[in-house]
Amino acid sequence: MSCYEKAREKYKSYGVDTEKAIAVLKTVPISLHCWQGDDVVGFDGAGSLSGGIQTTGNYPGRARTPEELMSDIDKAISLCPGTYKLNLHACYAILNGEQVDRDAYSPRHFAPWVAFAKERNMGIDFNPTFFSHEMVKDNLTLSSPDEEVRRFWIEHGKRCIEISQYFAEETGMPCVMNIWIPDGYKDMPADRLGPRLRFKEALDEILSIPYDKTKVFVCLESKVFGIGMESYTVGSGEFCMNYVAQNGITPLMDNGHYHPTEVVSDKVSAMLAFHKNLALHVTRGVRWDSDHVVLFDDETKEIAKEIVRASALDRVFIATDYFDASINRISAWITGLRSVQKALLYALLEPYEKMQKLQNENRMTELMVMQEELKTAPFGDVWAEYLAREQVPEDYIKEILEYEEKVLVKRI
Ligand code: RNT
Ligand code: ZN
Repeated sequence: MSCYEKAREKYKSYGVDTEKAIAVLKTVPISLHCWQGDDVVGFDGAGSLSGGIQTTGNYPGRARTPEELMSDIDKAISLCPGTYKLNLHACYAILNGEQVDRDAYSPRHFAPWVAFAKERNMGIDFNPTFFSHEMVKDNLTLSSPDEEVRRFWIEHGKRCIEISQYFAEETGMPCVMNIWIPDGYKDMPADRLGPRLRFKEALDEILSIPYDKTKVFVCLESKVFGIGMESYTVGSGEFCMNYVAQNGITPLMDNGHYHPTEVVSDKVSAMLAFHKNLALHVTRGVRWDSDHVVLFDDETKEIAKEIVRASALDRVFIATDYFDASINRISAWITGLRSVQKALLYALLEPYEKMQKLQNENRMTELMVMQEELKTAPFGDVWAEYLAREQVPEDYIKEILEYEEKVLVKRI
């Protein structure tokens, strides 16, 4: 018997079908964030990153052009099992020297990305970029008291909905469009309500343009604080949760955006009780919203379990969101994407109905014992089988280091 066959028997003894788990896993799309490849810089001349987020490190090989980024994404997905969507930010527009600003971007500025995605049978998700731009005034965009600033960003939001619909129509797959604004104050504001009311009105205006709600899922991402905006964040948890509920759009939770003892895994079911869809940014905050590479750690596993236990794999839009410039960027992608997949597989290998029954019969002793036993079940053998069937190597570091030597180090 092979290791996998033994593992299959072991899981069968728990009442779990490993074949079914593998079959489900490979169809779950994970939205791959393009911005890990170039430290969230983009191609529209933004220059340096603003918005209270930060990439640290200067490992060689940052992608400097669309071609480099595309080639790096290809390398990453060639070493990842499963299904992917491409997650773009508006600042990745390919302008070819055209003098056009973000309030006037149009589908043509993203045509090469559509061609890239179509060739790989990937859907595209999208994000307006409300940072790294001179129209961010005093750390404010959609909530700015300056009418001109607000107008610029409202137009940007509208253009992004149009572009999202173009992505959905071209790829034949829905586009998840996420709005996140960095707006906030470093120190105590006097008026906390004003900026929130302006943000609310601006969102209403953006969403007032007609779009096909079966093709474009507009999300709103909340945040607790940003660097340089420690005292007040306009798009706080409560603001965003209320806005999405009242306006029928999709909440987006980034697990780096909460107080350190709060966990998104516990929030998933609470949100699913009220929303048809939920979008996630899977990241790893170390001490703050540091956007470290996602690992196969406890919280990632718990998030995956909550999605699977709720039978919500088709309701939850899973995206990665982190940026580490201190290690090989392609390896950072692969480790994170594989970690999300591992967590989902781990979750799919739970005898959930049995566990739910134990809970409902208040057999908590047995439930604890079962949960502990599962931790040492032969998960690794099922993972290895999945990789083999998807024809990707278990150990990818050799290929990464080769690519680093042949391609990345030459970019200096
Ligand atoms: C910032 C948010 C946001 C960004 C990306 C680049 O804290 O997490 O999602 O990381 O849009
Ligand atoms: Zn995020």
